[in-house]
Amino acid sequence: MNDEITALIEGLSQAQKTISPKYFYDETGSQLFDRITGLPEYYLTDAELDIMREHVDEMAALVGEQASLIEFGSGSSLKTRILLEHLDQLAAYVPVDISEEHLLASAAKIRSEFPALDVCPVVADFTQAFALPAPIVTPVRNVVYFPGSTIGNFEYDAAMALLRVMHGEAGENGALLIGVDLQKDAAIIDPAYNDSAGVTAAFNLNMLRHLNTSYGSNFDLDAFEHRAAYDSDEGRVVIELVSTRDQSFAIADTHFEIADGETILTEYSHKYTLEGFADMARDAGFKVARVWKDKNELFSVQYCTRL
Ligand code: SAH
Ligand code: AVI
Repeated sequence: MNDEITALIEGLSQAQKTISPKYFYDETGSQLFDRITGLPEYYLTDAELDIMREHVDEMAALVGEQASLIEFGSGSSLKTRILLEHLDQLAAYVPVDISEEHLLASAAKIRSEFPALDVCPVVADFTQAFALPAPIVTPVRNVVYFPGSTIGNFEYDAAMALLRVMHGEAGENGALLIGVDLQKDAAIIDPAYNDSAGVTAAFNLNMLRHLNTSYGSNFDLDAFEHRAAYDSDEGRVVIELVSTRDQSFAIADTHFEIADGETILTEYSHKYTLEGFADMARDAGFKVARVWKDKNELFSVQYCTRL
């Protein structure tokens, strides 16, 4: 049995059945996520794009010339384009993503839009060890870019492990530019994860379809429902699939029972205070050197240097 299947079975064997959010992202999942970013309720993307547009000159100056821009979880590289338009002296752009087809198509588009740029896509699960390619031009520094508040999809220990990997990738004179969603009223957060068009529900359920197609499971997609709610005590959205009846399912010949109303936890989306994120960054070896917020103070982009 391969490691991925072992980990899936382990997660589904816990008292709280759990599947890693990385299984959202096959080609359909990546497309559904792109639709989420365009939803009126999903304030994160508009807020982050506003910050990028307003402060891109300062960000570009901080990145500097001949840097390698390494993006974790690049998806469609939507926000990156704003940076790339202001960084004509980059040594390389290295988008890293688990969603292979989507990453390679996005990288090809970036190449055609920025023909002078050395684009080096890496298909990898960034929670596991992976190698970075050597760009044609040796960069003077590495800047890790991690937009979208994807850091929020990791619990503290895993977020810390990921920040430490980024700290290592940044190297001695490198930096981290990261999108961080902020704690706010549930009245704003809840609709972002329960949109009226049902795209987030489709995104959540697509995880089961992806597992059925590529990992040999037999989930009945009609017997699960999307649920998402902000837990203000924990500062995170809890995203689940709720079983709508007593049923069983299997993955790689391992059988599971799930009761009517029982849930599979598919994702957390942590929201931070500025102090909370600064503490976490410091514990991973970063100092928050600059914070930009949108006018409604919903979201932040933060530039972190190594301590
Ligand atoms: N950065 C983009 C996309 C965010 S969605 C934006 O801000 O809009 C999260 C992205 O991270 C997806 O493209 C997904 O495929 C990727 N991703 C999630 N978990 C991953 C993992 N473990 N390893 C590599 N990529 C991952
Ligand atoms: C990628 N990540 C930051 C998204 C989020 O908001 O936590 C994933 C997502 N899940 C449901 N909607 C969007």
